[in-house]
Amino acid sequence: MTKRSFNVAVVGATGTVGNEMISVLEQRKFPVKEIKLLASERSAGESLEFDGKDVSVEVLNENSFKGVEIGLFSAGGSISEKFAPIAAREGCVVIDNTSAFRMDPQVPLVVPEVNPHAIGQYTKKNIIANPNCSTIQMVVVLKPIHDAVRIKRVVVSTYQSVSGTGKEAIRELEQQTRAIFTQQEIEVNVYPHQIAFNCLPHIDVFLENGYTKEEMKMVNETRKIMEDDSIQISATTVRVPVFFGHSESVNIETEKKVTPQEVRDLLAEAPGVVVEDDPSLLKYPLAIYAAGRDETFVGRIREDPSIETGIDMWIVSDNIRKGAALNAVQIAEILIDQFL
Ligand code: L14
Repeated sequence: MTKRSFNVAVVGATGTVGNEMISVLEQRKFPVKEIKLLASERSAGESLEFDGKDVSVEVLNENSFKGVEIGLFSAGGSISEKFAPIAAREGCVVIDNTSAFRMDPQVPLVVPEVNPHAIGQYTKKNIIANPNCSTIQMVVVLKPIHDAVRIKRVVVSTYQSVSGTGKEAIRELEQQTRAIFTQQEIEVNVYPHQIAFNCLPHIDVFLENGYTKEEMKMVNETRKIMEDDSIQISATTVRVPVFFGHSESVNIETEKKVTPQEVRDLLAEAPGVVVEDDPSLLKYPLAIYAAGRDETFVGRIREDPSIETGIDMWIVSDNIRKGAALNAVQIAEILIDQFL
């Protein structure tokens, strides 16, 4: 019997996440029959390599999805809002990496290690949402702890790399760093302030309540993925001058008491998680080592003495891989295995 394969489109193929989606499809040998690389006018004429062959990038339009079975979207929220429903109507299952549909009750929001069963809900709109990068790496660690001792409250601060914003942001950090060392003018275009040698407590737009949209994504998406609206969450999301990999300081309050060693033991068994926690050897997760890896790394696991049942930890993952491209392809793998 010949193995089934699928027509796959990558929307936003020339972007940071789009490029990584192409690599992850290759690396994991996703059964691709034909690949379609879609992008805006700006990328017209470019070509990218897939499985050793040059594939030209096509300009996205209403007719792009004829015969396409799976669409991986990462070209921004407004592109998804317009084109995901068009693709879905053509019978293409959309896995959308933007925030456009994440909180839509008709759209499952999936991290395969946490709520793979939700993928079955894709039939309502033919759309599955890929969560925010900072949310994904946090919930793969929180889920096993929640199942064991129930998490009541989470206080998280993030240290997010510039790659999440895209190629112009990577260039901006590079340019500013060089400029400062060589006493040239710095260019400030992508972020509202200098990012080199700085920390910006501001990701995505500010909302009425004083939080940013990125912070509220962490609150709302975590509850949806963990299927528990009772979890209280407060987030502060910060941009730092790091190219790849997001780090997070996470404080949790649990219903039942749990020791740091019990948390380590729980997480040692958790899918997609690596415990890196040995202060005596100066071992703890670092963004520079998480970059390019598939796993989420956790360390600095310790008891919070300020409350009865609290744990602190440090969680790091590659925001472009597990935080975006890899998570989307893992969803596609389960989709074709169990639902298509
Ligand atoms: O997917 O790092 O909601 O600037 C939006 C902000 C992705 C990261 C999302 C960033 C995020 C992006």
